[in-house]
Amino acid sequence: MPKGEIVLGCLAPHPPHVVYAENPDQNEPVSEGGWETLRWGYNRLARKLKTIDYDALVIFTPHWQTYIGTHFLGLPEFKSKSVDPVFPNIFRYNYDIKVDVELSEIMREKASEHGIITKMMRNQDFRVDYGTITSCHMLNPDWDKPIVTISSNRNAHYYSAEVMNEQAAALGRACAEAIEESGKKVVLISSHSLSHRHFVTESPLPEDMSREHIYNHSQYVWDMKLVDLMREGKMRELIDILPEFTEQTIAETEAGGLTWMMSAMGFPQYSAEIYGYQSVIGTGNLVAAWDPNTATREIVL
Ligand code: 2X7
Ligand code: FE2
Repeated sequence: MPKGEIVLGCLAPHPPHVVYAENPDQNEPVSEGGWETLRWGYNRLARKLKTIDYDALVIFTPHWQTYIGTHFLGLPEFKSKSVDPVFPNIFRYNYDIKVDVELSEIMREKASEHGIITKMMRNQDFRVDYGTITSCHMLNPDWDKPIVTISSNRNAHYYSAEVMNEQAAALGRACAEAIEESGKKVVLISSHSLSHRHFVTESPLPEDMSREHIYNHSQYVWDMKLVDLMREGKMRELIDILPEFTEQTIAETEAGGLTWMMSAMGFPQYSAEIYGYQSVIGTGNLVAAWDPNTATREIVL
């Protein structure tokens, strides 16, 4: 069997607002659009994904938080309605998700061999988090590929952002080994925003773009620093300063997703593809991708 490989890594933010703005059949609330810079970037990356041969999407989400170990989805199908706890007015999404349980089990096994506490999620009533649904919907609205969701073990809460970085990097190495062994072609997704200061009041019409703007200049400058490092192909350097970024911007990088993905991909030294950056209720959201294949890697923006 040929070795499996990671064929693309995606930074895919998950404000439910972008799904709301797309008006897919699965979501109950109806919008007049909004957040086009982000959505059009996402749409372009989704088109690129259609041209890539892959077997499964593996996603790391901050909104499935586990306190004893890292958990992996472990049943072939999860079907229910996801209601965003903070924005039930914009996100009530009917999902029917297929899981690559075989790949999930190999990743759990490898992580365990690396000394990480692990568990398979085999509760049929488990509600898949809105981060998974939003990022996967935006990247693959056809839902025609199985996924694996990996939970975020809250090492940052118990210890520090530095410990989280180390643990997430170890998980990334384990997942990369598992993917190689599986013989599968896999797309990785790190689901989160960058800077994360929210507005404290929502506009009456969520998609009123005259109200959407960057919340805080320092947070914006931090986000641009990260984008520059991504463009320069300096992912090791970026991951090294991530604990400070996380602390200064209360970012969802705290969950470990970006570190996990970069570690699994060997800390790329090539330019990331930048698809779009936009504020959603004041948070900084970047759509970006790392393409290990030099023949298909592009300068997008
Ligand atoms: O979870 C989120 C997020 N990360 C960013 C913005 C708005 C809502 O939810
Ligand atoms: Fe979030």
